[in-house]
Amino acid sequence: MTSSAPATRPAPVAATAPPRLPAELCLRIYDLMLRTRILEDRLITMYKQGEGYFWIGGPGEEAFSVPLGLLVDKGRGLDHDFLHLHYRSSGTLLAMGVDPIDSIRQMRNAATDPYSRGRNFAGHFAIRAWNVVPIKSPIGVQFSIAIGTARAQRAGVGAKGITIVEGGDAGTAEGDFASALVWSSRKGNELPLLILIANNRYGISTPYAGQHGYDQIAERGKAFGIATAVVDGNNPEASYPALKHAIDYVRTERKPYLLEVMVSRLRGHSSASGANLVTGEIDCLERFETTLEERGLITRAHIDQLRATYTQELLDASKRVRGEPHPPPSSVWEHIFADKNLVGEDS
Ligand SMILES: Cc1ncc(C[n+]2csc(CCOP(=O)(O)OP(=O)(O)O)c2C)c(N)n1
Ligand SMILES: [Mg+2]
Repeated sequence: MTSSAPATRPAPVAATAPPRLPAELCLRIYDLMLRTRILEDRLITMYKQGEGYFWIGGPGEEAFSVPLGLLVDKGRGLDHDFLHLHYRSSGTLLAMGVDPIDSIRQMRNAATDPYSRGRNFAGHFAIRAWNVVPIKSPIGVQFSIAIGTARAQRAGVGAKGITIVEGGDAGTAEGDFASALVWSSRKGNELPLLILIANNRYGISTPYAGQHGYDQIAERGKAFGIATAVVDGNNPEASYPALKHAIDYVRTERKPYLLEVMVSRLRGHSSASGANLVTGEIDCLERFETTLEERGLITRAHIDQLRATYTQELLDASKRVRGEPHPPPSSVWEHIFADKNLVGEDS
């Protein structure tokens, strides 16, 4: 079943095509984009089969989310990047190296879910070893929480860790976003904060044009003297260099950067609106497949084979997770509040 997206302002298209990325990198990005899409397909199927009670995720953002995951300095502590992501970030986490079976565990609310022990929605990652701060459901709160890790990373000669915070376009209407602009841009006290806005032109059912009085969210950064850019997030050969430039800038200058990434929303907002395929949106995966085929880097037969392999792998994984337990009722008070001080400890 499909539904049509109502007409909204089209995503800006770059006047000229960006330079090509090396073939090996293109294929690596493509492979991860495909794995991400197939994982989301599996999670949606699980929802529709009653194996999970809510789905939200990132089909349509892979050409941006995967390059981000490849560019992050992954690790624990202030010398590595802190990530305050949102609920459409599966491509970033897969590119960082998570095992997709853990997303299936979270979707099924299994006790084996390492991100929330079966407590949270799909896509709500939390990985202490990689500074992936728990993904939040209340919109926008990550923008003010990220100020904290960015402040901790500001000090220190030769500091190299930065804070990356990501949210959607509608979420920038929350005061938390304004707080991030103010706190990151104070003269002499600038923060190493990369602010990423994944603009899919919707906040649930509210179109961009009815919510914002400016053409691009990046324009708001200019009022604070923050370096900004807008990039086509449907093309990994545009988003990869734009993200690399932004990350390098924040890492070197220790100043904020606001990057607005124009993406698609291919399955509507969430399972609350059916999670059905939407027509009239650019599909970054299909588009990149065509590009790679035209360049002779991949064949349709190879694409079909990869799809079949990854689909089967995740089907097998979901069958395996069916045999794993849900959290016992006696554990209801566990894993919801911090019950010990883990900051600075080695656990
Ligand atoms: C504080 C708060 N208000 C409202 C909601 C309900 N809500 C969930 S997602 C969403 C829209 C978010 O839109 P956007 O920031 O553009 O992100 P997108 O879902 O489009 O990626 C809203 C209003 C919420 N989760 N938290
Ligand atoms: Mg949106």
